[in-house]
Amino acid sequence: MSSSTVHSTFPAGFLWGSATAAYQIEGAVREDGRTPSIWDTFSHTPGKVLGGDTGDVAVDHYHRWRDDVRLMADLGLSAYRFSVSWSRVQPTGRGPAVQRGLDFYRALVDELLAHGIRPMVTLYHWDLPQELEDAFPSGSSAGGGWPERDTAYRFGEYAGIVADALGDRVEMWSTLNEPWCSAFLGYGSGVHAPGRADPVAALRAAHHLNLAHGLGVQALRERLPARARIGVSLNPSAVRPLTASAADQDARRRIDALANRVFTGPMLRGVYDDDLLADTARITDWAFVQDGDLRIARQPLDFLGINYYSPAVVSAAEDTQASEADGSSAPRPDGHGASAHSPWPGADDHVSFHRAPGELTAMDWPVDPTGLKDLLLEYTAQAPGVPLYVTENGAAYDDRPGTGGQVHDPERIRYLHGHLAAVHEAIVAGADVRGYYLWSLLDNFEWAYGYSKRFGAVHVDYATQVRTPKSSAHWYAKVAASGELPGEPATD
Ligand code: PNW
Repeated sequence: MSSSTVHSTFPAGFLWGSATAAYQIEGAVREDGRTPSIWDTFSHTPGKVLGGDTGDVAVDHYHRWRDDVRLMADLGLSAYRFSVSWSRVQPTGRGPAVQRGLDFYRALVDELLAHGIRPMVTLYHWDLPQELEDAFPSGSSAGGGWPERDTAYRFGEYAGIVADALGDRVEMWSTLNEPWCSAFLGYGSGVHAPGRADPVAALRAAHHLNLAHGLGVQALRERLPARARIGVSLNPSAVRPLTASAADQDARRRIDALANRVFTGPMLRGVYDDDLLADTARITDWAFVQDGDLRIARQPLDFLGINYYSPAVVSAAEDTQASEADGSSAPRPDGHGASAHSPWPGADDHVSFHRAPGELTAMDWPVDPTGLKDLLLEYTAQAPGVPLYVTENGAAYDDRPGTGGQVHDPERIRYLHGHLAAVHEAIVAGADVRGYYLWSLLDNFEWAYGYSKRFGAVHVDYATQVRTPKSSAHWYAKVAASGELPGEPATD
């Protein structure tokens, strides 16, 4: 039997979805009472986003949502993960909600349900109301935001507002998207909003995100019906040692602590591991962790969302000249090798990053589906009995419309094929994976890269806002319709 005739069949009921985030697609940043988030401020700060791009218009989803839902329905997708813009529903980050903001999301959800598409709401995908970044309750002179404890309580309140508005119609809820990025890219390296570069602030932010997650889950549980499913989307690092040496294994341990266990410790086990505290002891004594915080952070979860793009390879720190000579120093796994500040508080003197082998996407991220399989099996072991969803996976490529207007993206088809095969292998090996959300439905605002990187299964012409499903969208639609992955990708 030739391999192209071997199909992998996914479990019945497996969700085939796509994902987006509010600031990346909505635009309409000044409409219906919305106020600036930290990403509005950051993107309007010269030099922060490639090409000076902003989310002011993005892909105009705030006005085109009906068409976008129809697009998903035409592709036969059964699930959609989107995020709520906090400052659209609670402009100052505290106090009363804005009804028009909530109405937008209610209408969107109703349209999805009318087309048989299951919504997953992400409460926070990085767009903190600017007012909360500007508030310094503890008297810090640097700024407020996630390094401040109060922000976690504000998030709990906001979670309650969204639950009250959408709880009768949305079953799947995710508190935070990739808190690692919020804490360590936002406050550690500063390549994401709000652009602060302060290792103490980054660790404080990580803790308050853990607390916010717990308070958010509590607020959702109090309000949502029993059928609701509550989880969180993490971007665990599939981190490998360069060699089997004890020194490289120790580098792996350090990055596993700072990338993964800093969140899964509190959320899944109610602890910060001793090695994490020891590794960062010269930066902070963690006195901002108060009694009871870890109990709050550890809430029973109905699912865990795994976002995966590429693995990380680390070794014990090498001297820079040597690693530059063999070309292995570039780029960081965060894709922001140009950043002058590190997103790894306390690890820089101990760890060097290397590029994993493999083809590169337009982000210069190596293609390595095994990392996804490894993570799914690792989290199956770490969170026994908790269903998993791949809440993001996908790739940017330099897609251009051909002469007939179609967009042919065989690389993305190969990427998706490889990663879906990895998901299937993980399921066969015992992982309880219930669904897959392709990042992203549409080309969109790719954070610090602006519109220069296209992750969509659907191409967007930014000048006209015309949407054109790429060949990968048609390929994915076939997989979704049949629940079967062909043995080979058949890219034409
Ligand atoms: C994720 N890193 O972002 C986000 O959840 C999406 O909003 C984003 O568009 C997508 O992945 C593609 O980048 C990440 O630097 C951004 O390690 C940066 C990193 C990881 C994830």
